Amino acid sequence: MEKTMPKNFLWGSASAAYQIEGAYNEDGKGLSNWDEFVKIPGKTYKETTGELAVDHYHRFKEDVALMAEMGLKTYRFSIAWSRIFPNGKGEVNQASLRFYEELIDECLKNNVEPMVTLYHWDLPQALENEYGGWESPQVIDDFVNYATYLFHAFKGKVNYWITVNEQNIFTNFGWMNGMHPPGKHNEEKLYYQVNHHVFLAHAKTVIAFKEIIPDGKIGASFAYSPSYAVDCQPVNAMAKVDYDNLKNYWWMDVYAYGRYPRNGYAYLDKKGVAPTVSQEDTSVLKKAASLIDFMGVNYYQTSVVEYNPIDGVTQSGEMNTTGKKGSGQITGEPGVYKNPPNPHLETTDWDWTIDPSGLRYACKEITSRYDLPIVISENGLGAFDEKTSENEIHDDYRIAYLNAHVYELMQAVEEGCEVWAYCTWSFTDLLSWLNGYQKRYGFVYVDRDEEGGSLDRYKKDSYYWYQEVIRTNGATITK
Ligand code: BGP
Repeated sequence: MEKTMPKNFLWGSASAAYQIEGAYNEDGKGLSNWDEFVKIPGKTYKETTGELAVDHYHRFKEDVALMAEMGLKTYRFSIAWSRIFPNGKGEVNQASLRFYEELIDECLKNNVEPMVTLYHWDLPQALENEYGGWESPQVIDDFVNYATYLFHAFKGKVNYWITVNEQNIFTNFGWMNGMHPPGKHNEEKLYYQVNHHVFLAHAKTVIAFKEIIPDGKIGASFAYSPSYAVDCQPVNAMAKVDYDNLKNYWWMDVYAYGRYPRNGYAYLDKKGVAPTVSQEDTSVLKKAASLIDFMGVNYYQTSVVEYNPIDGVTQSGEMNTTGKKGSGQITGEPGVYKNPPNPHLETTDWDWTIDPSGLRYACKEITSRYDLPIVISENGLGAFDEKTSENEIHDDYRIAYLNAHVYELMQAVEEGCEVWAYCTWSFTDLLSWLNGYQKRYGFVYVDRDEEGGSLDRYKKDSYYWYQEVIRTNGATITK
């Protein structure tokens, strides 16, 4: 018998406001931290911005029609906080609320289940200016206020909610390697304190959500790169445990258990950078942990862990944002771990390891450690695509990538994991934060590059492929 996914499985695709919407200053929207950050020379590939992005704000009906034609079951997108509350709080901007209402209605009309991310990295600049954004605990109440406003507004229409997207990435890039706003370097203590504020914002939001939409589903999306020890030398096995405590469980344990991993906390405490955690914080975190419905996972790659001597590599190393293979550098925590490349696996042009079975591994780890249902909120291949003179895009490499990942996901389900959804990144091509428009992820090609373009949409080969996967509920997936 052919294998399929369970009935009602949510075959989906995802996006984020800043990466697709454009209309950065329309209909009363306030500026976000990203609107400001991209203006700093050298921060993004060829100085690209999301000011126009792929103009989804004005073309969402066309985009949702393409989703409907494909048969997409769920569409994960984010709401821009600075559209709803241009100042981060205070008066609501009704015009922007209408935009999301229309988008949600359009999805529902077309049988596409909306899955809303509350925070996909774009913070109202007003809050950054007023109190340093996530650096201040003041942000917690403002976030909860924003979130609860949306819960009331979309109650009965939106059942799936994601509080924060990749907290581990935006805080690391914002306070450790300076590549995202606010662009700070090696502010380690602040980095952990900022994370603590995000955890509390997430947790209080989850608690409020369950009061407003008791039967809705909520969780956070974590960028999970499961780790493999480089070999069986005990020193490397120990480095893997330490790595997981600091880089993976540090987030997932808080979402699922409401507490930090004890070993990781002890290490950071000794280093003088552990966050301050009150009794009250712990009870909030624990309460939220008992209420979350799923673990959201953005899966792109696995990592390798090796012991890193005290004079070894540090957290700062060049990242490949150009698509020139091999230009990324090894990073790590001196005296603890480093992440060398995996010689057994291929990489993308941006040096991201391609490891389909890592997705199964991730699901099994989450299932055994947390016993939670899983929503794959992102997975996909960033690649250079070419549109032929017949307006076709033959992205067989993307089909191969996605097929192999879905195959492994189906194996994970067979092995006992409860997986509710699989969202590819992304539906249309969009802005890749630091890598411009040339790093494409979509099923739908958007005619634009770093300079501009017609913004016309074209279906790639992968579009038709996913349409069949959805139609057959996975039966067309091959080994
Ligand atoms: C995740 C983000 C997405 C998206 C994706 C691809 O980290 O949640 O927003 O950008 O990665 O990353 P990139 O655009 O850097 O290739």
